[in-house]
Amino acid sequence: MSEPVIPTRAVFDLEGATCTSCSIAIEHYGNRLHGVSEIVVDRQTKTIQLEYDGSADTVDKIIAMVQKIGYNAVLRTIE
Ligand SMILES: [Cu+2]
Repeated sequence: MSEPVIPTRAVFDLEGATCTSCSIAIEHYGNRLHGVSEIVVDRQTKTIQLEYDGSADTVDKIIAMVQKIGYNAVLRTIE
């Protein structure tokens, strides 16, 4: 049996990325990261809504991916 995965939601504040192409790039690369089940950029609230496997490693990978594209993601809450 594989390890049970408890779906977890996290919200990040997104700094600097407000246009459509930024949002699409973040969603595109985010969806390719292991452990991510859903990633949505909300440009109205300047946040990233993430559903993932609850691993701190996945959170780090999201932050690193956003920085690589040229923006900043700051973890706000984990539910
Ligand atoms: Cu942009």
